[in-house]
Amino acid sequence: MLENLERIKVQFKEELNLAEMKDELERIRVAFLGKKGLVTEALKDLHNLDAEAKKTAGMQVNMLKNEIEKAIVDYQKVLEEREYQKELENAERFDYSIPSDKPVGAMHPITIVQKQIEDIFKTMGFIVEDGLEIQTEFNNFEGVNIPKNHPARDMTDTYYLDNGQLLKTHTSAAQNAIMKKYGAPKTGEPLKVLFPGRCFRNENIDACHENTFFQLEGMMIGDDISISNLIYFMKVLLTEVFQRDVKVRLRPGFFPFVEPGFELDINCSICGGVGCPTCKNSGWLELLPCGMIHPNVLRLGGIDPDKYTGFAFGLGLTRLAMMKFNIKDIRLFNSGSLKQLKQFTV
Ligand code: FA5
Repeated sequence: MLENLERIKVQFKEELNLAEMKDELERIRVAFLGKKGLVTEALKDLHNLDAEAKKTAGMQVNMLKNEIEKAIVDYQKVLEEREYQKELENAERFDYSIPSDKPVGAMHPITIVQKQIEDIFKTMGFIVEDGLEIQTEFNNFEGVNIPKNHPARDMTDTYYLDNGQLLKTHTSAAQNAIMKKYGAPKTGEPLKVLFPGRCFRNENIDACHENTFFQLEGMMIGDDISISNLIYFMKVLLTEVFQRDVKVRLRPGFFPFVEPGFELDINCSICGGVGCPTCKNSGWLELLPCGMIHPNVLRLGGIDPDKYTGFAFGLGLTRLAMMKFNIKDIRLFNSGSLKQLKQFTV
C-alpha cells in the first residue's frame, strides 16, 4: 500500500511539472483526486486492510490527498502569474501622461462668468479672496450690522449646524474677516477685494430662486471713495460681461450693512422686459445690490469710519449666468444634467 502511495506521489510530481496551462491542472486534479482518481482508488483499497494497517495507511492516504490539493492550488497561482506576465509583455503600451486631443470636460456656466469677472477686476487691481461656506453667526449677521432679532434675519433663514455655525446666506459674511485681515489701506491705495462664493438659504424654490446659489461680492475701501466709484465699477462689470447694451435700473434698496443702499436690477433677457415666469412677470430681475459700507460695519472690521469710506456690492452670480446665457430656470444649474449644461460651455 505504502509503495503504491509513493508511486502515486512521484507520478503526480512528474505530471505537475509538465503542466503549462490551467486546464491541464484540472485534468491532473481529476486524474488523482476525481471519483476514479488514483488517490480515491487508494482510499477505497483501505477496506481490504486489517484495522491497524488501515489506520496507518489511512493517515498516509489523507496526507497525500492534502499534499496534492495544496500543490495544485499553489501551482495554479504560479501559472496565473506566468500568464499575467505574458499578457503584460504582449500588451500594447499606453502612456496615461500624454495629453488627450479630445476635450474631457468643460467649465460650468457659473464658473465661466465668475472667471470672466475675476479677470476684469484683477486688471483693475482687485485681489480675489475665497470666503468660507460655513460661517459663524457673528460673521454672517452681527458683523454686517444685523443684530439678533433684526427682521433681515427672517428673510435669509438658513441651515444651522449643531455647533451653532451656519451655512452662509450671503458673501457679505466674509466682509468682517477681510477687513480684519487687510486692515485700513496704508499706502493711500484703496483696499480692493473680490470674494465669490456659494450661498445657502431656506428658500421657496422657483425659476429664479434656489436654496443653493452663487454670489460674487466686491468691496473697495479708501479715504475718498464715493458713489461715483461704485457706479463706475458696476457699469464696467456689466458692459464687460455682456459685451452688449443691457438695460438696468437703479433704485433705493435697504440693507443694514450699507447706507445709502441700492438695488440694481437687470432687464429680463428671457422676455426682453415684457414679463415671464423667470422675472415673475415684472420684466426685471434683482441682480446687483450695492451701496456705501455702513460706518458700523467698518468699525466692527477695525477700520475707522471717520477716516475711510467704501462701497460694497453683492452680485447674484447665478442670476447673471442666467441672463448671459438666456437660461430660463435657475434649477438647471444644480440639476446635474450634462446634456443641458453642455450647451452653455465654451
Ligand atoms: C444680499 O445678499 C446682500 N448681501 C448683497 C449686498 C452686498 C448688498 C453688499 C449691498 C452690499 P440679496 O439678498 O438681495 O442681498 O442677494 C443679492 C443677490 O443674490 C440678489 O440680487 C440675487 O441676484 C441673488 N440671490 C438672492 N437670493 C437668491 C436665491 N435664492 N437664488 C438665486 N439668487 C439669489
